[in-house]
Amino acid sequence: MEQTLVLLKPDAVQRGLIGEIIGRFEKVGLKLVALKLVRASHEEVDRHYALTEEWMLGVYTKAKTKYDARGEAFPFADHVAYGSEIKRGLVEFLKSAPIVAMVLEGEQAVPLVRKLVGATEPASSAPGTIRGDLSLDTYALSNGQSRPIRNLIHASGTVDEAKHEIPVWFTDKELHTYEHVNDRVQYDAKWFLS
Ligand code: IDP
Ligand code: MG
Repeated sequence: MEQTLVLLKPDAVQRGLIGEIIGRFEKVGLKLVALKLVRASHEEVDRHYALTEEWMLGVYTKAKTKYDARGEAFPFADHVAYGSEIKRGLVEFLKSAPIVAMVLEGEQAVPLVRKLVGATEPASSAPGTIRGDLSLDTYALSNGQSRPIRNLIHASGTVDEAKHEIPVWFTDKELHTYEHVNDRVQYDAKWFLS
């Protein structure tokens, strides 16, 4: 079954939203297979956000698209410089206070969690999503203050990203295999048919 990594960033922990956010994942039927409160090291956050060409281009393009849509000039020309700067801020932010790390498992868990989390910019995230309902930050505000967007949560973007991220935060022993009632109610073909 697919697994995905979620981090509740310092803003989620400080705002008392741990229970609310985990509750949304439980209610949709995902299985928690690992969970902990962590004071992250520089090395952990550095490994977590791999500075790949794809990631830097993604960060750059999403931000530029928002500026373009508002008719504002995007003051950065280089995705490598921009991506590196965003990562530097994220590393400082995620190290600055305790965060919550978890692994969730279920049918197409990676896109399902991304759907529940919503778009990167809280102000553009749809109502009903975690970021859309519980946060309000913008590219304009965060970039104006030279800091990462405060969007409460990280969730793996792809299965490959999840495979890279999960071992950064959890050992094999910390990833639990256990039976959950949803294994029957949501996934067992024979449930209630006998
Ligand atoms: P995601 O968290 O929705 O997957 P990514 O593009 O992977 O978004 O970016 C990682 C994180 O970096 C975001 O969640 C956000 O906190 C921060 N971030 C991304 N782009 C910007 C930006 O242009 N300005 C400030 N912070 C940014
Ligand atoms: Mg991402």
